[in-house]
Amino acid sequence: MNPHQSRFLDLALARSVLRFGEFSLKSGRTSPYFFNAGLFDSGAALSELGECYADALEASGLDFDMLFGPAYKGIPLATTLAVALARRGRDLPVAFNRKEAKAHGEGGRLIGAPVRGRVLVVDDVITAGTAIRESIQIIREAGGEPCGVLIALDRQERGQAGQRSAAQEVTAEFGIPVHAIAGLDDLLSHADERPEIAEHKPALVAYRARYGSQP
Ligand code: OMP
Repeated sequence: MNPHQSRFLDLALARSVLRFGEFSLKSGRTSPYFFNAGLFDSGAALSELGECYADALEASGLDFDMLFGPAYKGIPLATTLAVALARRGRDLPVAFNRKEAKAHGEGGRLIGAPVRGRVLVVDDVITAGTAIRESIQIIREAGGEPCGVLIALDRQERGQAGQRSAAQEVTAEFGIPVHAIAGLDDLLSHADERPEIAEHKPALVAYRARYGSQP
């Protein structure tokens, strides 16, 4: 694991973003862990998270023109990454969507910079890939070209069909790469160094055996 991956997992644990127990997912699966990015809820936490996204982006080698944060959780995530990149000398446009179209004032469903050129989607987590598919459609309708996805955590679960992960399905369907700061495999490796995860490892391994994608 890279240093930014351990740093990210430790931050998620310290902020209770990463929790263990029994959780119902959007896909209907019952999971022994949950990643709630809404709990990166202070300036310091978001700032450190932005650095982790920026490190992951540099490691990915992805090239793009602007950032897009899907409502709601992607909005602060794309923002903190944009700030981290600006600190590193790269000032890029950033845009978001609303869930409800606004009929008054400036109107429309999009906020921020015009959606143009190669657009990188910045989001929290991928399970079955539904949220990412919605973002790709919004960007295309706005006239942009989705060129990649950067998420915090890849749960590495089977997608809507077959044995491939949802991230692999998105890559195959849309021809765009999906990168994550860390994945379930990294969390399991980290469990060997962090006692607070180690006790949950058997449940995580059993879940991966049931719903995990083929490597
Ligand atoms: P998919 O749309 O199935 O890829 O699931 C991603 C979405 O599920 C996220 O954008 C969240 O709304 C939610 N989610 C989490 O936030 N954390 C998790 O650990 C798991 C899920 C989930 O429901 O799968």
